[in-house]
Amino acid sequence: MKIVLASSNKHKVQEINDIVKGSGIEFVLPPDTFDPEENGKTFEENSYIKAKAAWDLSKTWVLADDSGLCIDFLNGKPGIYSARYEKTPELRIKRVLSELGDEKNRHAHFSCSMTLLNPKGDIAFACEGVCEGVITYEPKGINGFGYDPIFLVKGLNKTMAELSEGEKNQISHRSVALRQVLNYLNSLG
Ligand code: ITT
Repeated sequence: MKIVLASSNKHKVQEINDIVKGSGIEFVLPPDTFDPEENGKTFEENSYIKAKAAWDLSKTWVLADDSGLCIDFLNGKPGIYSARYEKTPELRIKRVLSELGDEKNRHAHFSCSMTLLNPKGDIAFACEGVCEGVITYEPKGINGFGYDPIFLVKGLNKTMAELSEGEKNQISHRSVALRQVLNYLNSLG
């Protein structure tokens, strides 16, 4: 079964296809014209906006992922602005570290909101996945993408960027959400 993944983030698409490997499901990118304005106020709203934009272009099964990093001390920021916090991933990390400074409360979580639309364009399933951790004082590790080098995963003494692809895919917010989507799709038979 092919499902359009409403995204233009190549790392995300690769991670998602790695997670579903062997399930018979393959995620494919929407046409190049896919460029929705993510003007929702929550991950959930933006997830639906992306899903609907990809459905308008494809009229088939569509899954959207809207995700981001929420830091307690920054009142949930960068949150829905995670991808737009600064121009490059390096600058975004720099900004987060400088906003936290020496603050001791570095608790944070990654959140991922997924919306699955059926070929009629209706919401078939929606869910959220969360991964808890703390923000480090400096970047560590080279794997993954985005804020992975400064996110120390709860219960593991490693940043997300020090985990292998397989390890990240066991515990990430994206894999927690995606497993719920897979369960739903399997329940359809
Ligand atoms: P699409 O909207 O095209 O899917 P995007 O990168 O803009 O791609 P989002 O709007 O969902 O995706 O923003 C997610 C941002 O949150 C992403 O660019 C990273 O900065 C951060 N993020 C999300 N998941 C992450 C992860 O697993 N590891 C590190 N950073 C992540």
